[in-house]
Amino acid sequence: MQPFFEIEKKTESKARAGVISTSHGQIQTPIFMPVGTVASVKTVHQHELKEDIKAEIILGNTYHLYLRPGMEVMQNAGGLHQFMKWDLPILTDSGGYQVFSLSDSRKMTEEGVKFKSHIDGSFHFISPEKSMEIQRQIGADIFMAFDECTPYPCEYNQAKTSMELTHRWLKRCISWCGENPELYGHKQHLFPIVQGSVYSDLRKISAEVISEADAIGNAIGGLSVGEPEEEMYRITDIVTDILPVAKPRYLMGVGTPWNILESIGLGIDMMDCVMPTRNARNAMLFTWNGVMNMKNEKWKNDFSDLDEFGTSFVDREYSKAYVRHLFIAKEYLAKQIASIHNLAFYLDLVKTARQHIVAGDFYEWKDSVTPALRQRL
Ligand code: PRF
Repeated sequence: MQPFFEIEKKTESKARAGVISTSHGQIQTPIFMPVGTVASVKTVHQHELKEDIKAEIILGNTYHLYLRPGMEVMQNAGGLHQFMKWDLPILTDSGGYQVFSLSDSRKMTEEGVKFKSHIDGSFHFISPEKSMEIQRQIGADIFMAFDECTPYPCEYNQAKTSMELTHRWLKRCISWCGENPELYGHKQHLFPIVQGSVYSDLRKISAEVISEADAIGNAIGGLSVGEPEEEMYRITDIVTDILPVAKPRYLMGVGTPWNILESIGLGIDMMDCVMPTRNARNAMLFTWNGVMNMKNEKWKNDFSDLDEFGTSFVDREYSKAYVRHLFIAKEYLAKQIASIHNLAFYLDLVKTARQHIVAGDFYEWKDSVTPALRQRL
């Protein structure tokens, strides 16, 4: 049997190229994972996602799928893969983070979180055990421990108390998984999450506790929540120095194209973010030349390709002037074309990064392309 994670190429520094093997196929790392919160990557068909964008794994969300369509439908469908007809790997987030950012009100105790649905105001309770049960019913290939993500800024004592709660919740997640077999006949793997805000000593403790749990892969949470970029890189560096080298590392909710390259340089293997799809719907396109605002007057009569270096069919098929027109006219197609472009770009970004890791010149390459990526066009 194939190991869950194999490192194909390590650089002298921390970046590495690897392969994750799941029951739904392999993932070449470093990888970017498009976010499909409610069983849909917003505006993008599964067919385009697989064939054009070349996504290798997507994300689903416990909180959203539990509220709608609910676990009865999910189980009757035979799990999320069957329900949405996506036969490649799926990772689900555990719900805690979404409860904190979305529900109208919530109350946290040692036991779990009581919250009010953002959809219909109904009351619910999610505990570590409940989160595990929901993620088992969804049938994700990789699922996340139930954690608390601290806001930024966060007082030291609050960050410490919260981190300790996340560690206690992890124990309960692991016990629950040990007692409950998978539902749909394919393997499901639990990733624990390092917390500890921007405090070096807390992050070190958390990375050690998480490493000792000896899970198949590990995640870093609590970053990209409003702290300066340098703080995010500093903490990521501290944590990846401690997390086991032989296991994949997932940096949650990151980020811009330059954040992605910097994180890969710090030893991160997996990332997800709503940015390529959310910003696409607001007319922001990421390219190798910089960030384009498609509503800008300057594209009005620019009939050149949407993106001359883009890998998606939309980049060659449509002009900048046409996509600008669609945004100004508020056509749905504008959001669709922009989302396909951005996701294809993010996947091309990590694929190219991987090629440079394998070729041995990743850091020189990263430093040479980063200034252009950050430009405003
Ligand atoms: N925890 C979980 N999901 C997350 C985060 C976290 O800290 C973040 C932080 N950027 C994004 N998604 N469970």
